[in-house]
Amino acid sequence: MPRAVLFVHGDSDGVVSGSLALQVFRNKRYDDIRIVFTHPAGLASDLAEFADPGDTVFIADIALSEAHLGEIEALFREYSSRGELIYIDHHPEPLGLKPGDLRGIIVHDLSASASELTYKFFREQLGWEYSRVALYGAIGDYLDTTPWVINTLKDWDKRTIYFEAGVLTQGLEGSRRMYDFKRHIVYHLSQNKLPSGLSELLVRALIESVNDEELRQWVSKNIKTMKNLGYVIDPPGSLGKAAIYARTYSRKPVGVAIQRHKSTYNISIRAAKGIDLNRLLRRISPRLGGTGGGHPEAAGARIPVHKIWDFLRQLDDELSMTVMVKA
Ligand SMILES: [Mn+2]
Repeated sequence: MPRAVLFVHGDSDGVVSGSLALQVFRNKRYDDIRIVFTHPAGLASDLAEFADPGDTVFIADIALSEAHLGEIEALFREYSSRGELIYIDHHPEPLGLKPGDLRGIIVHDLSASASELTYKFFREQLGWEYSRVALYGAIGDYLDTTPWVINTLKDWDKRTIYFEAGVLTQGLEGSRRMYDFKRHIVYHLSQNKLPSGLSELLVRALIESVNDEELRQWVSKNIKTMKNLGYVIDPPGSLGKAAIYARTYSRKPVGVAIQRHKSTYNISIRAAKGIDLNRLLRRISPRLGGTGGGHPEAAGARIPVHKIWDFLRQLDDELSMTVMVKA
């Protein structure tokens, strides 16, 4: 049997997608299944490093980055001609490429989480009880109002599902860069075991909730504002959550959380409905030597340290136009 290599994002949506694929591949009796956590900027190099032509390659919840499109196209062509390649994603497409034009089995749908898409893709092999695992991932990505999620929640007690999804998302947020532990979670979920049944995950979720409360209070005291956005620099905790609170406490349409990592700033951004952060960031970030994109209301960027003020000013200015057009 050939080898299977799973490339997934390290958040709850990616971890769940990986666990569903793992269960299916294990039943197909692959004796060697590898799990690699990656991200858009690292996908091309990780594919080349961790998979060989002839392997079965599964990729989920990883956006395609403009910077590596040529390499990704070539790798998809090679892996899908020598073995099987499945790519499942729900992020907006990059400028200049339709994901459907890539070689391989491509599932690309902006309206649902990668977990929901992966579950539907493997539904026959998984059976309906795995729907609850997919629900954890959908809730983790805030994509819990799709028709499938609303209907499927009725098959379960939804309070219990939200509790388990909370344990998973909070526990994973408290396990950043702990890739062996995340791999362990993928194995645990692939057997349809409860997130709360993994005591280390449960404890990490509790600690994360205590930290989140401190983070919320820190943001309320350290928030800075511009015309259309509120921002915080180096918040003591999750960037995504800091961005949510930056928006809430600034009472502006957009919240930005910025954290220095070596010579770049990692930036997480949240916006009110009607703003398309993905489009703005895919335009602004490359001009400043960075990368950026994501979903319309939740996105991120990596910007060189010396360009951070240009970035905030340009984002604020472009938002003025968007907000004006809306008004
Ligand atoms: Mn996702």
